[in-house]
Amino acid sequence: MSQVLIERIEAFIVDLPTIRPHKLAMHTMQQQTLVIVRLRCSDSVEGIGEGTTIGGLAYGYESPESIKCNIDHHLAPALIGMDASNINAAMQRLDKIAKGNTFAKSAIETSLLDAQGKRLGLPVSELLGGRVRDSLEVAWTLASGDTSKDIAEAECMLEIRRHRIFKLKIGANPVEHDLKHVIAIKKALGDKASVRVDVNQYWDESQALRACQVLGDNGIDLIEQPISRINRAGQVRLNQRSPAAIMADESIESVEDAFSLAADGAASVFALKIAKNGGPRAVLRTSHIAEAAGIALYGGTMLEGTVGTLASAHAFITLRQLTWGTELFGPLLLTEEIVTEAPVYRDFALHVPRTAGLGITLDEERFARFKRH
Ligand code: MUC
Ligand code: MG
Repeated sequence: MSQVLIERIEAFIVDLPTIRPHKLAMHTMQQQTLVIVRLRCSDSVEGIGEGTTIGGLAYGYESPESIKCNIDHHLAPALIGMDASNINAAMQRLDKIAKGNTFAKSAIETSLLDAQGKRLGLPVSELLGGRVRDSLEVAWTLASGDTSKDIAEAECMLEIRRHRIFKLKIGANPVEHDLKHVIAIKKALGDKASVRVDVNQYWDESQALRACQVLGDNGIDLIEQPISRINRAGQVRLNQRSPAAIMADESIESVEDAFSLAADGAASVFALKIAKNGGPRAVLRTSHIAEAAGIALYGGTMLEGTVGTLASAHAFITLRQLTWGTELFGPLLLTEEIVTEAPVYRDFALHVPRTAGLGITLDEERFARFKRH
């Protein structure tokens, strides 16, 4: 087979409406903005990727606009003319010419994997060494900001067998108010559901020490990023004292962060996110660090649409054990789809396609409609 070259890489910003406002400590989402990458190869195969964040620059250092700009001006030009089948060489080149920018790199790595999978007739999971399951349990985030609305939403999800794990976004309100909210939801749902919280770094250590104790005593099983990623010593102390497991999310902005967290003993669970590590292959390096250190795994999301969600899923289904399941529900938060086949959620799980690449095709009409001009 003659060499297949990367001919063109384009990034597009796509704005999609959400089913309801989604309240996080740092930002209330009224819509979601995706960055979609289209990678064109000399054999006419196209790979699709996604690099999506939350709330512009409120969550991380990359915004949709900076992801697109850095792809257009730095990452894409560095790859044009390279071998489209050699993903190691392409990603090493990006790491050489660009520091950080893991969201943008993740979109490109995904598009290379999708193209290679389509070329070889293999699902991305098989390019990553092979899947060990076909589906992943998916949590739902209750984030309407209203306790009774959240309880009603959870009851409905249990009834239709879509979710039985619920993550509550807290941290923006006074701690006592948040604790009451969480405990009321856990009481209402009882043993029918796992209830967890994500504080998105909003507590200080003095607040977190007590709050983690109260939450653990009231049946909350997982506490995500309670304090700032900067306070590493505090994270270590909390991880030792909290009766509920402590998960690192914002603390992991790279594979190297994962290594130093593991070395310090700063979390007992890692949230795996392709965007924070630089792609589906990069996130597996973080999972290997966790496995070697005895740290449990959770399949995280940046609330990507279907492209990013399935890219994550193809990586996560290769893992031996995901003790805490996943939260790959991003497409369910959106009212519109830009691919021709919506992802399948059934019996509390996302079912991952066995077709070539990511298993998706862009719906050109819808893509054109929601693409920012
Ligand atoms: C985060 O911080 O984990 C994941 C689910 C959700 O509702 O927000 C995200 C971001
Ligand atoms: Mg989080």
